[in-house]
Amino acid sequence: LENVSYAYEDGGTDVLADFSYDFTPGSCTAILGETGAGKTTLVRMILALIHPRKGRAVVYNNDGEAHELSALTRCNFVYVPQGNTLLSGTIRENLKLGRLSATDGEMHEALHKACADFVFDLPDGLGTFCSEDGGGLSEGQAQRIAIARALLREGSIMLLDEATSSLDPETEQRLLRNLLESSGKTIIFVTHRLAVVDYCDRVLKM
Ligand code: DGT
Ligand code: MG
Repeated sequence: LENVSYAYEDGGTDVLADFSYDFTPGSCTAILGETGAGKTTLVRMILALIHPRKGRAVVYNNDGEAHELSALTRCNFVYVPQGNTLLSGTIRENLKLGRLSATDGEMHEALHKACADFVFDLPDGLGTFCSEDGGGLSEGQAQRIAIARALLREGSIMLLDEATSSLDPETEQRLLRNLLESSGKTIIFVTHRLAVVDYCDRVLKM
Protein backbone atom coordinates (compact mmCIF):
# COMPACT_ATOMS: atom_id res chain seq x y z
CA LEU A 1 0.00 0.00 0.00
CA GLU A 2 1.53 3.30 -1.07
CA ASN A 3 0.24 6.49 0.53
CA VAL A 4 -3.36 5.30 0.46
CA SER A 5 -6.23 7.33 1.85
CA TYR A 6 -9.79 6.24 2.32
CA ALA A 7 -12.99 7.77 3.70
CA TYR A 8 -16.38 6.07 3.59
CA GLU A 9 -18.93 7.77 1.34
CA ASP A 10 -21.06 9.02 4.23
CA GLY A 11 -18.35 8.88 6.87
CA GLY A 12 -16.59 12.21 6.54
CA THR A 13 -13.07 11.89 7.94
CA ASP A 14 -10.35 9.64 6.53
CA VAL A 15 -10.18 6.19 8.09
CA LEU A 16 -6.85 5.62 6.34
CA ALA A 17 -4.76 8.71 5.67
CA ASP A 18 -1.55 8.66 3.66
CA PHE A 19 -0.96 5.12 4.82
CA SER A 20 1.91 2.99 3.49
CA TYR A 21 2.83 -0.59 4.26
CA ASP A 22 4.43 -3.53 2.46
CA PHE A 23 3.22 -6.96 3.57
CA THR A 24 6.28 -8.78 2.26
CA PRO A 25 5.96 -12.30 0.81
CA GLY A 26 6.08 -15.06 3.43
CA SER A 27 5.79 -12.69 6.38
CA CYS A 28 3.27 -12.93 9.20
CA THR A 29 2.01 -9.53 10.28
CA ALA A 30 -0.19 -8.90 13.31
CA ILE A 31 -2.47 -5.90 12.94
CA LEU A 32 -3.39 -4.34 16.26
CA GLY A 33 -5.54 -1.35 17.06
CA GLU A 34 -8.51 -0.35 19.12
CA THR A 35 -12.03 -0.83 17.87
CA GLY A 36 -12.81 1.53 15.00
CA ALA A 37 -9.13 2.08 14.19
CA GLY A 38 -9.58 0.91 10.61
CA LYS A 39 -8.34 -2.69 10.68
CA THR A 40 -11.28 -4.15 8.78
CA THR A 41 -11.21 -1.20 6.38
CA LEU A 42 -7.61 -2.10 5.58
CA VAL A 43 -8.60 -5.72 4.99
CA ARG A 44 -11.43 -4.59 2.67
CA MET A 45 -8.96 -2.52 0.68
CA ILE A 46 -6.59 -5.46 0.29
CA LEU A 47 -9.51 -7.50 -1.05
CA ALA A 48 -10.40 -4.62 -3.40
CA LEU A 49 -13.89 -4.42 -1.93
CA ILE A 50 -13.10 -0.72 -1.51
CA HIS A 51 -10.54 1.30 -3.47
CA PRO A 52 -8.12 3.97 -2.29
CA ARG A 53 -9.25 7.55 -2.88
CA LYS A 54 -5.58 8.46 -3.11
CA GLY A 55 -2.42 6.41 -3.43
CA ARG A 56 -1.86 2.93 -4.83
CA ALA A 57 -2.72 -0.55 -3.62
CA VAL A 58 -0.93 -3.34 -5.49
CA VAL A 59 0.05 -6.97 -5.27
CA TYR A 60 3.40 -7.92 -6.77
CA ASN A 61 4.91 -11.19 -7.94
CA ASN A 62 8.39 -12.64 -7.64
CA ASP A 63 9.52 -10.84 -10.79
CA GLY A 64 8.56 -7.53 -9.25
CA GLU A 65 5.58 -7.04 -11.57
CA ALA A 66 2.90 -5.08 -9.74
CA HIS A 67 -0.84 -5.33 -10.35
CA GLU A 68 -3.35 -2.85 -9.04
CA LEU A 69 -5.64 -4.62 -6.53
CA SER A 70 -8.97 -5.47 -8.13
CA ALA A 71 -11.57 -8.22 -8.31
CA LEU A 72 -9.09 -10.03 -10.58
CA THR A 73 -6.33 -10.13 -7.95
CA ARG A 74 -8.74 -11.37 -5.27
CA CYS A 75 -8.10 -15.03 -6.12
CA ASN A 76 -4.69 -14.71 -4.44
CA PHE A 77 -6.29 -14.13 -1.07
CA VAL A 78 -7.86 -16.41 1.47
CA TYR A 79 -10.13 -14.48 3.78
CA VAL A 80 -11.59 -15.38 7.15
CA PRO A 81 -13.95 -12.50 8.00
CA GLN A 82 -14.81 -11.10 11.38
CA GLY A 83 -17.93 -12.71 12.90
CA ASN A 84 -19.65 -15.99 12.20
CA THR A 85 -19.71 -17.02 8.55
CA LEU A 86 -20.92 -20.62 8.55
CA LEU A 87 -23.95 -21.40 6.42
CA SER A 88 -26.74 -23.81 7.25
CA GLY A 89 -25.71 -27.28 6.19
CA THR A 90 -23.33 -29.93 7.38
CA ILE A 91 -19.74 -29.25 8.40
CA ARG A 92 -18.70 -31.11 5.23
CA GLU A 93 -20.84 -28.81 3.07
CA ASN A 94 -19.39 -25.76 4.77
CA LEU A 95 -15.85 -27.01 4.20
CA LYS A 96 -16.59 -27.71 0.55
CA LEU A 97 -17.25 -24.00 0.10
CA GLY A 98 -13.49 -23.70 0.55
CA ARG A 99 -12.79 -26.25 -2.19
CA LEU A 100 -15.55 -28.19 -3.87
CA SER A 101 -13.29 -31.11 -4.70
CA ALA A 102 -11.89 -31.53 -1.16
CA THR A 103 -11.84 -35.14 0.01
CA ASP A 104 -12.69 -36.22 3.56
CA GLY A 105 -8.98 -36.80 4.10
CA GLU A 106 -8.11 -33.25 3.06
CA MET A 107 -10.89 -31.93 5.27
CA HIS A 108 -9.53 -33.89 8.21
CA GLU A 109 -6.09 -32.42 7.64
CA ALA A 110 -7.46 -28.87 7.45
CA LEU A 111 -9.56 -29.37 10.59
CA HIS A 112 -6.53 -30.70 12.44
CA LYS A 113 -4.42 -27.69 11.42
CA ALA A 114 -7.24 -25.39 12.49
CA CYS A 115 -7.31 -27.07 15.94
CA ALA A 116 -10.83 -28.31 15.19
CA ASP A 117 -10.22 -31.97 16.10
CA PHE A 118 -13.42 -31.84 18.18
CA VAL A 119 -15.30 -32.55 14.91
CA PHE A 120 -13.92 -36.10 14.88
CA ASP A 121 -15.57 -36.73 18.29
CA LEU A 122 -19.05 -35.54 17.23
CA PRO A 123 -21.44 -38.49 16.69
CA ASP A 124 -22.08 -37.42 13.08
CA GLY A 125 -18.56 -36.11 12.43
CA LEU A 126 -18.33 -34.17 9.17
CA GLY A 127 -22.04 -34.86 8.67
CA THR A 128 -22.97 -32.77 11.73
CA PHE A 129 -25.53 -30.14 10.83
CA CYS A 130 -24.93 -26.48 11.66
CA SER A 131 -27.48 -23.72 11.29
CA GLU A 132 -26.77 -20.41 9.57
CA ASP A 133 -25.45 -18.71 12.68
CA GLY A 134 -23.35 -21.76 13.53
CA GLY A 135 -26.10 -22.98 15.90
CA GLY A 136 -25.24 -26.16 17.76
CA LEU A 137 -21.60 -25.15 17.87
CA SER A 138 -19.82 -22.78 20.23
CA GLU A 139 -18.46 -19.58 18.73
CA GLY A 140 -14.90 -20.82 19.06
CA GLN A 141 -15.82 -24.10 17.35
CA ALA A 142 -17.50 -22.24 14.47
CA GLN A 143 -14.42 -20.03 14.10
CA ARG A 144 -12.12 -23.02 13.79
CA ILE A 145 -14.33 -24.60 11.11
CA ALA A 146 -14.25 -21.28 9.22
CA ILE A 147 -10.43 -21.35 9.38
CA ALA A 148 -10.32 -24.97 8.20
CA ARG A 149 -12.55 -23.94 5.27
CA ALA A 150 -10.08 -21.16 4.43
CA LEU A 151 -7.16 -23.59 4.58
CA LEU A 152 -8.78 -25.67 1.84
CA ARG A 153 -8.77 -22.71 -0.50
CA GLU A 154 -5.98 -21.93 -2.93
CA GLY A 155 -4.35 -18.54 -2.53
CA SER A 156 -1.03 -17.55 -1.04
CA ILE A 157 -2.08 -14.66 1.17
CA MET A 158 -4.23 -15.34 4.24
CA LEU A 159 -6.26 -12.57 5.82
CA LEU A 160 -7.69 -13.36 9.24
CA ASP A 161 -9.88 -10.64 10.74
CA GLU A 162 -10.35 -11.43 14.43
CA ALA A 163 -10.83 -14.97 13.27
CA THR A 164 -9.68 -16.44 16.56
CA SER A 165 -11.28 -13.98 18.98
CA SER A 166 -13.36 -16.64 20.76
CA LEU A 167 -10.53 -19.12 21.26
CA ASP A 168 -8.68 -19.49 24.52
CA PRO A 169 -5.13 -18.13 24.31
CA GLU A 170 -3.46 -21.56 24.22
CA THR A 171 -5.59 -22.80 21.34
CA GLU A 172 -5.09 -19.53 19.48
CA GLN A 173 -1.31 -19.83 19.80
CA ARG A 174 -1.32 -23.47 18.75
CA LEU A 175 -3.43 -22.62 15.71
CA LEU A 176 -1.19 -19.75 14.70
CA ARG A 177 1.88 -21.94 15.05
CA ASN A 178 0.23 -24.57 12.79
CA LEU A 179 -0.50 -21.92 10.19
CA LEU A 180 3.04 -20.62 10.25
CA GLU A 181 4.70 -24.03 10.16
CA SER A 182 2.79 -25.53 7.33
CA SER A 183 1.95 -22.90 4.85
CA GLY A 184 4.71 -20.74 3.40
CA LYS A 185 1.87 -18.29 2.95
CA THR A 186 1.85 -14.61 3.70
CA ILE A 187 -0.32 -14.11 6.76
CA ILE A 188 -2.12 -10.95 7.84
CA PHE A 189 -3.65 -11.47 11.25
CA VAL A 190 -5.96 -8.89 12.81
CA THR A 191 -6.16 -9.38 16.55
CA HIS A 192 -6.87 -7.68 19.84
CA ARG A 193 -4.67 -10.09 21.68
CA LEU A 194 -1.13 -8.95 22.40
CA ALA A 195 0.13 -12.44 23.21
CA VAL A 196 -0.20 -13.44 19.56
CA VAL A 197 2.39 -10.87 18.61
CA ASP A 198 5.19 -13.17 19.82
CA TYR A 199 4.43 -15.51 16.93
CA CYS A 200 4.31 -12.88 14.23
CA ASP A 201 7.33 -11.44 12.40
CA ARG A 202 5.94 -7.97 12.32
CA VAL A 203 3.42 -5.84 14.17
CA LEU A 204 1.38 -3.09 12.58
CA LYS A 205 -0.32 -0.81 15.09
CA MET A 206 -3.17 1.20 13.61
P1 DGT B 1 -13.14 -3.44 15.24
O1 DGT B 1 -13.49 -4.52 14.27
O2 DGT B 1 -14.30 -3.01 16.06
O3 DGT B 1 -11.95 -3.75 16.10
O4 DGT B 1 -12.77 -2.09 14.40
P2 DGT B 1 -11.86 -1.92 13.07
O5 DGT B 1 -10.49 -1.48 13.46
O6 DGT B 1 -11.99 -3.12 12.22
O7 DGT B 1 -12.57 -0.65 12.37
P3 DGT B 1 -13.29 -0.54 10.94
O8 DGT B 1 -12.26 -0.57 9.88
O9 DGT B 1 -14.42 -1.49 10.84
O10 DGT B 1 -13.89 0.93 11.04
C1 DGT B 1 -13.07 2.09 10.94
C2 DGT B 1 -13.96 3.32 10.94
O11 DGT B 1 -14.74 3.35 9.76
C3 DGT B 1 -14.93 3.43 12.09
O12 DGT B 1 -15.00 4.79 12.46
C4 DGT B 1 -16.24 2.96 11.52
C5 DGT B 1 -16.13 3.33 10.07
N1 DGT B 1 -16.80 2.38 9.16
C6 DGT B 1 -16.55 1.06 9.05
N2 DGT B 1 -17.31 0.49 8.10
C7 DGT B 1 -18.07 1.50 7.60
C8 DGT B 1 -19.04 1.57 6.56
O13 DGT B 1 -19.38 0.57 5.91
N3 DGT B 1 -19.60 2.82 6.32
C9 DGT B 1 -19.25 3.92 7.03
N4 DGT B 1 -19.81 5.10 6.76
N5 DGT B 1 -18.32 3.90 7.99
C10 DGT B 1 -17.74 2.70 8.28
MG1 MG C 1 -12.95 -4.97 12.42
